[in-house]
Amino acid sequence: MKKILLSCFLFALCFQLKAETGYELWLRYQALQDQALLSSYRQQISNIYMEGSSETIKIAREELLNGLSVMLQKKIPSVSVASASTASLFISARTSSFPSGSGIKELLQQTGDEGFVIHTQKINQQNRIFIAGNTDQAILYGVFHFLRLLQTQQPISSLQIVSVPKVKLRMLNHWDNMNRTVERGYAGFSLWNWHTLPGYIDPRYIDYARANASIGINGTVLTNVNANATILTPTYLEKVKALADAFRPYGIKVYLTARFSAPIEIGRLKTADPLDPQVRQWWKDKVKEIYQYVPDFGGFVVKANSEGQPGPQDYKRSHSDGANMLAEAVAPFKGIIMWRAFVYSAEKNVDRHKQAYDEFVPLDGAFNKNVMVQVKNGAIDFMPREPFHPLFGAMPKTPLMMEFQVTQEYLGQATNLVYLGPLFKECLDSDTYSNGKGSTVAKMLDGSFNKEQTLTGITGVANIGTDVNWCGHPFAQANWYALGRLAWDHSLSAEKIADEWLRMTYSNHPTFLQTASKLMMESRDVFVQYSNPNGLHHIMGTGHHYGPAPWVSNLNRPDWNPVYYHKADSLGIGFNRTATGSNALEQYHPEARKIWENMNTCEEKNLLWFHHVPWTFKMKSGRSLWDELCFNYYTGAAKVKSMQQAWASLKPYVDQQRHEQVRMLLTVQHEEAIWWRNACLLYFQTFSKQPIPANYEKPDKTLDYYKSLRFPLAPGNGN
Ligand code: GCW
Repeated sequence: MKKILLSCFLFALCFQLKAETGYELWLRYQALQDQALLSSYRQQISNIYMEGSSETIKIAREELLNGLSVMLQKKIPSVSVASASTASLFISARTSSFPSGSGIKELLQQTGDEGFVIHTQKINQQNRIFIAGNTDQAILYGVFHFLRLLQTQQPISSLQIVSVPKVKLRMLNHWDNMNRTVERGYAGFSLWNWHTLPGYIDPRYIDYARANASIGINGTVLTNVNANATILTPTYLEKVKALADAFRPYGIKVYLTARFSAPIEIGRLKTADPLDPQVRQWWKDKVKEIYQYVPDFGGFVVKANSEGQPGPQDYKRSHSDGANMLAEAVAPFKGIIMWRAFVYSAEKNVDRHKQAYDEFVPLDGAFNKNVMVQVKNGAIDFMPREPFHPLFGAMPKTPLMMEFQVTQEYLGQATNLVYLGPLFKECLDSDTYSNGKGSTVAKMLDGSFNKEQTLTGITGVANIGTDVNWCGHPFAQANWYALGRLAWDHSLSAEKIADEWLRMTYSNHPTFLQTASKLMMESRDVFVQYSNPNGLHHIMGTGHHYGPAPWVSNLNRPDWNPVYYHKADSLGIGFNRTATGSNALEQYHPEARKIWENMNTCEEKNLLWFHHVPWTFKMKSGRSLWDELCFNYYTGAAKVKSMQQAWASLKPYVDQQRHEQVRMLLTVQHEEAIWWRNACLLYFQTFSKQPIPANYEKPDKTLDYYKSLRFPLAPGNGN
């Protein structure tokens, strides 16, 4: 009987689920089905008073009224100022509007420009909910948070929320080219249609801004760090202005990438030497011009002397000379420079892991006040698993900006379900020990140890494109969401963020949540396990970075070759970064490096990152290293099968269109996992000379077959 009832219920559930494209993202307000909750919410939100009339307030009001009317299936009336003092939901950015004795005024002293307060209080026997902030922007954030509480079906009868962003700059970096291709983009083309701008404001720009505002993102870098100077010409500044105008009411500032050689390319100067007075003047004039178009322009991100980009070193000047020249130009307008630390040189015969640190640590203290150094989470390059970058904690006089990669360049691109919350957290929670135990990367970023630090930030390389669901893989939206949420509050757990996202994007049903959350939480480890287990890294296909190619050894620069990173030979595999090898470990604080420095005690997930380990080395499992690698590659691939099964079991809770898309992609992912497994093991076996244990099915293709695969038109690679 129970079974029949359950199937009827599930059938009814399926029936109701209309096809969805995923365009709505997590802002997918749904009519509440739970009657008890519905009546409780309706009772607590009987009417609204929202003070103010700015564009931002209008947006907040519309969002709130629309969200509530759908979720509560009822139009919630707005009351006039005369009845404001009895409104059940009272929202204002004016401290004086709150009843004395409510304590709101005091709380607002802690919330700065963007933080908000959401409080439920009993006044004259009536429960009232207050949303308060010091600015209209804070109100918008508070409203989105309140809506999130309802979307995720939280109780609202005794709210005591004071939420203040932990870092000031919460940004996206778009690696969007001006011809609309997206470097490392797997979700279609660039959202920015430069050709139809400024005249046509695609409604999608607004939806983009709204989605970002809902998770607290307040800055966007429109252009690729591999920059094109044309963006700085008047024709394009006009277009940039149109985007900035569209984003402004959502609290999103626009930034651009500055091509260091722009004075030559569009300024007709003979040099871009940062110490040349004409060059300095050119940038000053250019910046002044930009601010005429965009009065609140945020500033520049710069990739200089990195992977062929021009930079100050072309003129024998330092990174700080280059950054400070630009910093001086934007300073009068309160702009900032985010100077990237992603540098490594072809000429230097030094472990690439060490180069950014070697280059930047001596410059600590040399940068102007409005410069941040933007550092990737790890020292190599957004690998599936990477120890934290040794620069964190090593430049106490320089504000560092965290650069995460939201787009899954090395993490299965848009075919693999990989939730990056755990990756971001693993890095943020790593202990640098630079100021004693507990000096986590997150605390290095948010100024915990330096109260004078005014610039703090976290940015993510966006995974957004013209695909109808924005990010290609339906679950890739969770990575955009997680970046925003963690930039706002790095203390949130990856589980909590996954739970919120799942509830809003799919369903609040407990069975769904339990299975789907597990699926997400394990997904990154699963990907690592079948692609780069035990600290292997940079063994992907050349150029497009799609799929495995650990055998590649013929690229011009040694450190572009996978063989440089895994160093497999007849004795073993892995990169010796200890004192007997490249000694990259010395760049970490002695306490921090303890978990890695000894091969016998090194955490196994990073073992081959730091050590060249004999094939016969005994792992904690009791297996030899070779057998452990086999175990991991096989187990990882097998886990994708389990992911497929788990997803299949969720069919009753997900509309057919989105369910089917994920189902098909998981099938692709499984094939890709087997491809990684077979290609890597067959190749490494040529060194280990050991068999794949007999209990595993034998690879059905040869190493030569895997080596012969070519993907000249794979996306994201400038095609
Ligand atoms: O991860 C590498 C990418 C490049 C990228 C570079 C960088 C924008 O493969 O495509 O260039 O990093 O971060 O500058």
